[in-house]
Amino acid sequence: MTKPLVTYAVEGDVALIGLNRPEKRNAISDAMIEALADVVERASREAKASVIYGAGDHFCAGLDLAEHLLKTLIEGFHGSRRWHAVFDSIQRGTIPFVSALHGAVVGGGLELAASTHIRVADATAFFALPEGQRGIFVGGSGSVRIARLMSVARMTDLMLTGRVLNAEEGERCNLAQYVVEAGTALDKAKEIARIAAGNARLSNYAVLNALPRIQDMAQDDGLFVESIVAALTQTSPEATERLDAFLEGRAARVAAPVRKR
Ligand code: 1HE
Repeated sequence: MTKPLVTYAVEGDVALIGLNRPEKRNAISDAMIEALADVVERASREAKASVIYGAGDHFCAGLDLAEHLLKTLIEGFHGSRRWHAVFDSIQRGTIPFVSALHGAVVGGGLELAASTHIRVADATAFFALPEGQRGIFVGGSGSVRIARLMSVARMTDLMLTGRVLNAEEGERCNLAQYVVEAGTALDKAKEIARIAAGNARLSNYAVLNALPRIQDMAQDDGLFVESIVAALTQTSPEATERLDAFLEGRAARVAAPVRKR
């Protein structure tokens, strides 16, 4: 039996999606993007949150460059549009996705990570956009998603100079929200996914789908849409139950973080 290019498992409410081509550093081939599309769709049906991670020493080395050489212009265009569709189904889907990053998070691998909602990098993670050196351009939504995360100026620097950011630098550029010790990104990502899975589904949907759209709107439009979404969520049965639970002392209070001395 051939090994799957992407593994899938469910632990409680959390679906675990593993890029499983470590011998090619999880480089994303056409078959792999289709396998990813399938498991993302499955996770969205079967789980309340999901974690995406890479097998082996790296998260993902980006586009499979060997396949890319064989493509015509129109195949390249459709290929890029397919990546967009699959990554959109992650970013603007129905459940939160957390990526666990280690080793190379480069090119299309960074584009995939940028489509997830929370990125956890371990100390071995490094970020780069070597497209310029390869003579190509980002095609998996990087010019939209990565530029929005880190700014056009920083992305331009990575693309023009081949600069490689370490985990801490990546965190400072919004490429990761968490940095953890080497080897612990998957555990931390699972923990975060479990927490997110415990939220009201409608609230999570609004965070995933309303929040980024509101950022793309003019301020007045954004405020208007926010009011509609706020009213929708506040009047949902789940909100009523959760608000009652708080008022009756049955819900957890917000705890102050442990202070570091
Ligand atoms: C690959 C790929 C790949 C590795 N496509 N085969 N991405 C890049 O430009 C990154 C290219 N990769 C690397 O810089 C390095 O491989 C890594 C830093 C990720 C890992 O280094 P290392 O020393 O652990 O592995 P390696 O020896 O370089 O690679 C092991 C094998 O994986 C080797 O194949 P083998 O048959 O000789 O064993 C490599 O050829 C293969 N491999 N990366 C195909 N990317 C939608 S647009 C997005 C555009 C992009 O993503 S551009 C950025 C592409």
